[in-house]
Amino acid sequence: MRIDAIFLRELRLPLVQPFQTSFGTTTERRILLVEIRGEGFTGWGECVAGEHPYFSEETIDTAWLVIQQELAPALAAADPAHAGKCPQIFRQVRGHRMAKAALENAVWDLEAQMKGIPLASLLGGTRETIDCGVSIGIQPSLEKQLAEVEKELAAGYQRIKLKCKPGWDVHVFEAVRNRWPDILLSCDANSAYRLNDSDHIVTFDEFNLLMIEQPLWSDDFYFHSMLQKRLETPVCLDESIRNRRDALAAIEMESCRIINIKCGRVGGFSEAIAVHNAAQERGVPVWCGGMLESGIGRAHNIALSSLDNFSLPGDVSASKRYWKEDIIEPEVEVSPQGVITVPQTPGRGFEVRTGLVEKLTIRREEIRALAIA
Ligand code: OSB
Ligand code: MG
Repeated sequence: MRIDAIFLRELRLPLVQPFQTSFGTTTERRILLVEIRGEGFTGWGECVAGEHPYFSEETIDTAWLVIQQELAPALAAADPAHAGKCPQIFRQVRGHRMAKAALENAVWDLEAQMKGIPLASLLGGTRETIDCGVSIGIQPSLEKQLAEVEKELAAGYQRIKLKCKPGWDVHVFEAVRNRWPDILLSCDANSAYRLNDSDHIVTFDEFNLLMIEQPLWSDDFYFHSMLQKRLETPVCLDESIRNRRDALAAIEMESCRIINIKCGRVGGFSEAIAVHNAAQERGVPVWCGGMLESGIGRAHNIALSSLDNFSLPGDVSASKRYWKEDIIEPEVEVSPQGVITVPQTPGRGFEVRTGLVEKLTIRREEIRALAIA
């Protein structure tokens, strides 16, 4: 496909409430959007990197630089026949997976529009609806934590994930379980524990959690496998899984029994599908994680979640949980049964509110195709 121009822009979007994890608190998102024009269409991508290199090494500033200096010129010159060719085009650049994903996913969006089919179908998705959970940040008090759980259950969400860390774990699980003995409940430590916390983590088994997400180091498989041996509760890996090979290693070593797939973390839709397939072939369920995305990243997460092995509720939630006003139309809504309907219209299935995007833009750059031929 012929790529005419690539635009980068940064938006600032305040969250409706602060989101606290074991690594920090986010009150406002800096959103890096990629817009790719070609063949008479516009594909959109979102870079999910954080404001700080706390979840991973990338930030939106490193992504901006690498897209501008390396990835976008390479893509513009490559004329890819299919979005699935992007990893090959980006191969020379090591790492920077969130930067790569922003571009690759915009190309998938563009290709789906060119072909006149839903993005979900182009990715190989078959589900008509996806099951939704929520990730609830660490709260200032236990009382507030319980109120948040109550609110999200009332909204219909099928699974509650509690962010945890040393000092904010068992007493919270206990309070939530006492009040709601039967809900699907999980926790996510974002690497907050160390090996000598193992005895403590084993006590989480008492609370019948669906999974314990990324308890140990963000780059570890071996010690997670030691921990998993001692636990009845499945470990789920998020940060540790960067690609298909990592998924294979983790499954083979029994470091986890569930995998969280995030497009950005693995470098784009191609690798996300490869991780999904590798897990499926080995009987390991996956679910789609979230990175506090705007509507564009959210639309992409919905499309990805329509693949068959996304059999557990994901962290893909309604726009209004994050934003006063989302940058897509319609906004993402979750039904009272806790599902999102996968759009059946061509492309991402949600219009980008370009006027609003323009208004919120604080920085922009255009990268022209280095036209050869
Ligand atoms: O670990 O899943 C995570 C948000 C930012 C960074 C990492 C994570 C998260 C979430 C929120 O849990 C998921 C969401 O609602 O987008
Ligand atoms: Mg996580």
